[in-house]
Amino acid sequence: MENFRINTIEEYNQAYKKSVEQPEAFWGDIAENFLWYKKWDKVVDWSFKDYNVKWFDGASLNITENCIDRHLASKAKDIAFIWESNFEDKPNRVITYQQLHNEVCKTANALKYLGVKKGDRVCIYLPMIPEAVYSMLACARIGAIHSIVFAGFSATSLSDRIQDSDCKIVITSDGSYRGDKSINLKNVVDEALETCASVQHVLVYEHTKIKINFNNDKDIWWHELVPLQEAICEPEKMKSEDVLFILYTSGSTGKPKGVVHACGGYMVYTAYTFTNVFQYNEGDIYWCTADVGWVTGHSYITYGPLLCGATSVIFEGVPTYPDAGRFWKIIDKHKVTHFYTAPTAIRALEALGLDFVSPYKLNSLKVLGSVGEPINEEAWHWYNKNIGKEKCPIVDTWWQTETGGILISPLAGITKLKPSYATLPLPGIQPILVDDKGNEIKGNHVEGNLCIKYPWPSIIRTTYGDHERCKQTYFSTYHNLYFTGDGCKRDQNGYYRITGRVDDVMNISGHRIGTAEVESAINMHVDVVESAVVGYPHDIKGQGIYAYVIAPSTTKDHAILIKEIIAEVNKIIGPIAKPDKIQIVSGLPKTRSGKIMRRILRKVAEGDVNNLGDISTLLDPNVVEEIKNGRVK
Ligand code: 7RM
Repeated sequence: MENFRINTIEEYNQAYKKSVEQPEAFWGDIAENFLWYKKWDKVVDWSFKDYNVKWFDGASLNITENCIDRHLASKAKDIAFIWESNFEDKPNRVITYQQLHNEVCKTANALKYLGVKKGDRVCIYLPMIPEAVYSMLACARIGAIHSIVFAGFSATSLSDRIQDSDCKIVITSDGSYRGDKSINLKNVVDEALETCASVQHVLVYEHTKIKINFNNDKDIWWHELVPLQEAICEPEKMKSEDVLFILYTSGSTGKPKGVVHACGGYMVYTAYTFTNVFQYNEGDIYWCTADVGWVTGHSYITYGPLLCGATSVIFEGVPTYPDAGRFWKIIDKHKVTHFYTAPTAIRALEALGLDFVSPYKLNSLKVLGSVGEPINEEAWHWYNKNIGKEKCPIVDTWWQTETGGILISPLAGITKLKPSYATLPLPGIQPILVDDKGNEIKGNHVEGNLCIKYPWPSIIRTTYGDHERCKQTYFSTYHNLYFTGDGCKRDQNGYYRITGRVDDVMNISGHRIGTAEVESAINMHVDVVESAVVGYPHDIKGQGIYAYVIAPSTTKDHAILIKEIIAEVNKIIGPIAKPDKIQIVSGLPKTRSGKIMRRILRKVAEGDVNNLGDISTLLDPNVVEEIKNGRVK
């Protein structure tokens, strides 16, 4: 691994230069550090015009052999994962690399027994327990494609995702814990499966021992199948471009799309970025607080750290249970050196006060990380001072589900930091800012739409079952560029600061949610005729959800209607998409051609009612007055 470790800013500059001038030589050298059954014929082959990209084409590999088997000679007894339960008095589970190997092989053999073959899709709907990681790796071991659905999504969302990729198996548990709440996950799966004909079996891990419905035709207990399997499973030889996983993510239109990642490039890029961004060293203890249901959990809980032979903490619970000191308590308990979390968690804990921080030493920490949304300066300083004790570099890592790995970030201890800046592109990443017409904005101290002009190994390959949608969404807005959907500043030193989405995608507590998705859920309510949803600045969540709803014929009290609408969104998407504010209106500000003027709705939601700009193109300016007067504060 150390063959691609960057140690100084000079080395970074050299690596960056080489990655731009000779990308194939650059990535080819890095890829030499992995186990391949067969090496590639060509490092990269690509076109952004008619989107198509291939990394390490002609090569074959298995990512789990790189994550597990190749470490066994030297690290069989080293710890891969320390699992910390939702309940602080419950014992930890400690999993060595050898145990991880055995569990993954058994799970892989269980999947084979259930008829899963290379290329089949397996849906994983599990809480944050080691079995979630075993399940992902078991799929990868046999060449099945995992599609993890965050266990906070509703039955409708789960069903949509299972159907979109025709999953053959669902892996779930009886229940899950989140703080003092216990949730019956199996019920959600049962409800989802009423509309999923493709699913042949449900593998159920017994976790909370909650009472569940058990359907003997379909359901199989994990403990009655997995432990009986052999602890050896030959890894399937995968082509570099074979699909590793699908992960659904929200966009500005329609239903969430299945982002597809491929085996070879994803492996090379997640390992390269994990090593260099975090500067992880042997003996360190790394903890990423994400859920495996999000891309951060895929790349920086499972694949990146394991590829580098790291020791990681996996945490089942929430930051505020039993109290708001839980994160800090876990850091002291396990002597965590690298801590990677989201700004929304930092802000929430900051708001609860330093009394929850001061009991803890936090002196094991070396590196702090941030991901998921822009980190505001205030939160950055609080994190730096009270958690890092002004001794730990903060890596503000910018990336996306579609990018597979971190694209813009400081290298811990190497890159000079600037609060709220993701700083510099990693080697191999060529950012470009463009104006709305697609003209390049050159020079420094500028702002524009963030695009990338050259592919990197873990770039999205397609959107599952709909390549056209992939081309449309990412490669058609600006000619010959990958468009991120983010706005971005570049300062006088060439440092990048991501300012947030420039499309109709919201970022609620680090969760990506499309306005269109929430609108369509609201519109499912019988009394609702139309709705428009916008994000607005929220102190803790980064953004909150503000919904304008037209329900002309309702006789219900508005307070009741609002409760019902919230319940509807909860049912159709899940609790993360619940509107914070709902305003019942008689009309929406529309242009003569019928387009909703979201700019006005955003301004009102922000409270900037005297600054609405030009409203002369509105069909009916009176609705603006009504909306302003009825604004929900
Ligand atoms: C990793 C992840 C992607 C969107 C992205 C941005 C925002 C993520 C940062 C950030 C500012 C950051 N994947 N975003 N990281 N904005 N600074 N460090 O979050 O697909 O779920 O979301 O998140 O808007 O486009 S994601």
